[in-house]
Amino acid sequence: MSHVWGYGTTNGPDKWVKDFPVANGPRQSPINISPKQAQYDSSLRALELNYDPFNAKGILNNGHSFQVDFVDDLDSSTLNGGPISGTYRLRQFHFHWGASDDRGSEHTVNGINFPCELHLVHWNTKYPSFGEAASQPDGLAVVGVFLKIGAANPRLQKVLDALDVIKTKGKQTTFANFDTKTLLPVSLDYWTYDGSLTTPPLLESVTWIVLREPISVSSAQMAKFRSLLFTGEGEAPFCMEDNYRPPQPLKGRRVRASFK
Ligand code: SG7
Ligand code: ZN
Repeated sequence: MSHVWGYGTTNGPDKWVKDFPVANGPRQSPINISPKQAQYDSSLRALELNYDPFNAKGILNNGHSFQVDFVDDLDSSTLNGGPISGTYRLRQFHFHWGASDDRGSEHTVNGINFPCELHLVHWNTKYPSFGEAASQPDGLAVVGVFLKIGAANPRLQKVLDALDVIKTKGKQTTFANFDTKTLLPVSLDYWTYDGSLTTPPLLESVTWIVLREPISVSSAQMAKFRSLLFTGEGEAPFCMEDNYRPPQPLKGRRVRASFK
């Protein structure tokens, strides 16, 4: 590999296929969601999210995004129901965002971009670990939540306040006692489809659950996301922004809706 993957002109999403041929695979993510084409499926159950605030462990700038990590050695923060069978455990959450408020989400709805998208990553406990689940067709379930410009969101503030200490790639700090459930919108109506990780290695192991209702974020809060750097300490600084993959071909997949 001449360079590692990223979101720049030389190593961005259209270049990923070179090192990760599955980039052109049958179930890649994200996608554009056309609500009129999505089929209401009455067999889809309600999402059951049970998150224990004491499972939050740390926050890390991974050089592509930042993620809040959770202790996942017990069934204490779990996802059940919805389109999945069995129990999935929360591993981490992270965000994707734009350089300006007119873009940044990975999924789009009727071609509309949101400024930011939250991903709550869970793994299927029928496998022994996150690492092993990540390559299985039913290994992961990611809940996607759109952020929409509006009132400042007080529930995001604890996360945003932690960003000053993890400005550069590789930096991490403890992040404890956080109730992830407070980041979710009122309605848990969702669209679901079979897809992939949206970053290399782009593994086709994700059941996507994209919530219909966005949560709010202010423009000033969005600016705080962009204060992070893709680069490590001592390197020429490069703002972390536009860290999203654009929509990929549907290739005959069906998007189902939990609501009419
Ligand atoms: C973010 O998105 C990271 C990744 C994550 C990736 O860049 O938070 O997490 C790590 C551990 O690097 O990759 C395997 C994984 O969770 C892709 O996740 S996503 O498909 O939900 N966007
Ligand atoms: Zn993501």
